[in-house]
Amino acid sequence: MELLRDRKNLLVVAGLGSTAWDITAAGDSPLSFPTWGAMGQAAMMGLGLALAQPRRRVLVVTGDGEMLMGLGALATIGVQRPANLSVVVIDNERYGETGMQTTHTAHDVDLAAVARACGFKESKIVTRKNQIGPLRSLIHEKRGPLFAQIKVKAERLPLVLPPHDGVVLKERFRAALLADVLPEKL
Ligand SMILES: Cc1ncc(C[n+]2csc(CCOP(=O)(O)OP(=O)(O)O)c2C)c(N)n1
Repeated sequence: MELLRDRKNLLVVAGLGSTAWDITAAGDSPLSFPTWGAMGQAAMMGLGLALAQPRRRVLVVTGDGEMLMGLGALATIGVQRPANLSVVVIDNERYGETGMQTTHTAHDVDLAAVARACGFKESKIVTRKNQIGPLRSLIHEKRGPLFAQIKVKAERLPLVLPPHDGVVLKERFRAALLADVLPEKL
């Protein structure tokens, strides 16, 4: 996953399903927090982390179905406006995990426009591979909150599963975060 290349000490929260497998396929890290089953929670977890750790950058990577289930999170992020939070939706226009049923984004619901209307500083739709590099730079350098919706093909890829135990995931994330040296500036 190009988006996570050389991620430094970026904190990464993933939604359930494909995005949890994707961030693991990119190289598992204790600074990754993939969610198992908790649909609709990823952006709010990212917001909590961003507010609690204002000198660290936080990236939420989630699916369109997961984001749609917790749409109110975008409004709350728009009100809180944490400069250190990015939300990236990997949009296959499907509930892939449960049988590829179409989601609202297959019917012209525009998540990037919703995020913009909620007050995200920057919000974009990404449709080409060569836009991922610049997006990665924004995640590391720009003051947010930033929202991006990456349109992808609906396909089933081999699964690379993270550890399955929620307590293990929480404890290793917490330990790594607290042991990590704070960056000098955001
Ligand atoms: C509250 C709740 N409802 C339904 C589910 C079942 N469920 C698990 S994954 C998933 C689809 C997720 O879709 P999306 O976020 O678009 O990710 P994709 O699988 O397409 O990558 C659903 C409906 C769940 N885990 N929790």
